[in-house]
Amino acid sequence: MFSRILIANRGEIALRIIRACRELDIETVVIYSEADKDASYLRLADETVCIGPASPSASYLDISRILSAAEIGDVEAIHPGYGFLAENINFAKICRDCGIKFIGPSPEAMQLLGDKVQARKLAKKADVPIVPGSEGIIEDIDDAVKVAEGIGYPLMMKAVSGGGGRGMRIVHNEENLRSAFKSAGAEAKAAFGDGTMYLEKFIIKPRHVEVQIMADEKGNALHFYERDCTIQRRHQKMVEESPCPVLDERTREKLCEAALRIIKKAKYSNAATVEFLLDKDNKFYFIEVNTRIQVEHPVTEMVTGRDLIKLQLEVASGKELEIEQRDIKHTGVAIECRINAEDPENNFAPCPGRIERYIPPGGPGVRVDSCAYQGWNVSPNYDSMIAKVIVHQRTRTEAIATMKRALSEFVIEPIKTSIPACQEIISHNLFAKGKIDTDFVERHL
Ligand code: MV4
Repeated sequence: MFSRILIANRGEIALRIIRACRELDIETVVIYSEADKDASYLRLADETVCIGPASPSASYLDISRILSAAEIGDVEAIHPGYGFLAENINFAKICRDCGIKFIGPSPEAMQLLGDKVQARKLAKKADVPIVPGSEGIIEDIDDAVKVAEGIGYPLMMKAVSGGGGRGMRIVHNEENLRSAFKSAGAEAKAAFGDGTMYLEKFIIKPRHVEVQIMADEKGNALHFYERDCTIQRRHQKMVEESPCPVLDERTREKLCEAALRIIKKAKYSNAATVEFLLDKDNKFYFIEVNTRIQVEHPVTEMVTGRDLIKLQLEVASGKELEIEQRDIKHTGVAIECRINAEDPENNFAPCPGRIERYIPPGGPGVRVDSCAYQGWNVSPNYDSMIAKVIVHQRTRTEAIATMKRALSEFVIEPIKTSIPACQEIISHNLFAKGKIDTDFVERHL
């Protein structure tokens, strides 16, 4: 196992990783920007290094500054958390060239799965259902029209290097297709440096279901069941839960096995999430793989009783996974609500500012992952997430009741947060029945 690592991230995930390291007796070097100098978790680090100003491009995204900190801090490995450099192939390569272990997959696996067209081809080879769509990339507009006629409208135009809903367009007809090919292509080029596009059949009102995977560097891979992340607004997840409330045991097993087949075909190691769309008939289609630990990983930790961050550290240090698939049990129901600093009266725009009063919930079945405290300043420079409230109970009905109770206890003043929006979702009768799809938030809130 490592004896000292660098945490190349901030906020609640930096704290989450510090906690895992302390339990494993690993020393931590934590970087921070000038905006984060008062962060609560810095006192828990063995060493802290200020790497630059508030702007992410001059601090948390600046590879040379991070590697300098790793050099000064004399670490063996870097945990990237999520966001920032977590899925940056170049960063993973440079770490390897510098003899520092990147706690995540190999750059080759990241490259393969980061290309959505290659990932689709891989899934097909692994005998995993994919959304009907173009064989490869769309070469030009004539090609797009031809492919579209073959699949039939409505369609989804997606960026090969995209993900999480960016560079994506629904197209209903040839006219849409022509404008989407131009505009989404330009958007993707600007955002990812790659404007190539592909086409998929548009799945109407699907659910978003994803499978948590952990793989070691010896070829062993395990699944930790699924999460349902259907409740989103503008591709930002708001509520996540496990298990998916509408999956039968047989489909669920098939889904998890399918996810494992993709991961094994990619010769993948470390944490991954394999995303699927679930249609009205409970048929699932692979869409993409996220090559990082995700925000919503605690949902899986609660229902499986496994510490995914510790597992990441173990497999990255070269250890073989000791547990077998049959050892991974799924108990009860977990739900997570993301609490963001946002203003519902201002189109849910980020609403940063100083927290004057902070009283987090607690009690039976409640976990709060947050680095917030009274006096903490929610910076406008970063993601507006303040806390994650995770509940775990034997049944979904009890989990919903515990979440309602937890959210009602939570005091964050005076900044506006997504607590009321989460309360509305959690209290909705359609949510209670599990009758939700990707349009739920837009239609009912
Ligand atoms: C889709 C889709 C319908 N058909 N692909 C959104 C995020 C990205 N990971 C994939 N997304 C979608 N891809 C096809 N072929 C609908 C969505 C989608 C969505 C999916 C899950 C949860 C919320 C969503 C909101 C809008 C669109």
